[in-house]
Amino acid sequence: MRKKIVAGNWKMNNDSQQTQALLSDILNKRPQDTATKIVVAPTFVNLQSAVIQTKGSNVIVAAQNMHQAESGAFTGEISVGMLKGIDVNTVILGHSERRAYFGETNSILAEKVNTALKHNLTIIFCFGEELADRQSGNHFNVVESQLREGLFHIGESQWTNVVLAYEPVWAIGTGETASPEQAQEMHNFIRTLIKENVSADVSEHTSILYGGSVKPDNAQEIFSKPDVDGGLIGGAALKADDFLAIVNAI
Ligand code: G2H
Repeated sequence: MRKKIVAGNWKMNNDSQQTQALLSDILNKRPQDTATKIVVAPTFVNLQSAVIQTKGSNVIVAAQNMHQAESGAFTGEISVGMLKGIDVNTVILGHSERRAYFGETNSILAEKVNTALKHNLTIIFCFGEELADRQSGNHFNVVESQLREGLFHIGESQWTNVVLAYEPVWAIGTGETASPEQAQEMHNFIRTLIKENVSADVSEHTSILYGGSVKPDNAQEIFSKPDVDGGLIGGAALKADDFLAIVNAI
C-alpha cells in the first residue's frame, strides 16, 4: 500500500496571524483517524510557530524550499540544518515557480536533493511540463529529463524519503486542470520509469501526487485514478474547508 498524501503549498501567502488562524481551523476540523498524510507548507518565517502549533497532531509541516549548501555566504537563504533545528523534516523541492522565477535547474535540484536526503529529510520533488511541451507532444520527454537529471542518481534505499509531485505548469493556478485521464497517463509513465530505472519495489511504493488547480469539486475524480496517490494543493489550500474537502476526497 502506498501512502496517500494531501499537501497544502501556501506559497507566499499568509502573515503570522493568518497562518495561525488557518492552521487552527485545519486542526479543529481535520479528520483525526485518517491514514492520509496531511501536510502544510507555510512560508519560512511562519514555520517554527506552525511546528509548535501542530505538535502532537497528524499534521506535518513542510518547508517550501531550502538551499543546497549546508551553510555559508548565501544571503537570504535557508539551510537544511536550520530546518531540522526547528523540527521541520519535509521540504518541497523543484516547484515550477522556483524553476521558472528563481533559476532552479535540474542540476541545482540534484544538489538540493542530495543535501536534503543526506540529512534524512523527506522531499516532495516537483516537476512537470510547460504548455508548449504538451502541445508539441514533448511532455513525456521533459518529465523524463527532469527526473533523470534531478533525482534518479540517488540510491535505491533513499527512495523511502521521496514523494513525487507531477505538476503540469499549464495547470498551475490557472484554473485549468489536467483531466483525470491525462494525470493517470503521466503518473503511470512515471511509475514505469521508476520501475525500469530503480526497481519494481520502489515503483510500487513511491507516492506520486498530482498538482495544478486541484479543488474540492475535481479532487475525487483525480484521486480515483490508480497511480494518483494524492495532491499538492495551492490556491485551494488557503481555506481550511476547501483543503479538508480535498483531504476527505481521497
Ligand atoms: C501548483 C499548485 C500547488 P494550484 O503550484 O503546488 O498550485 O493548486 O494553485 O494550481
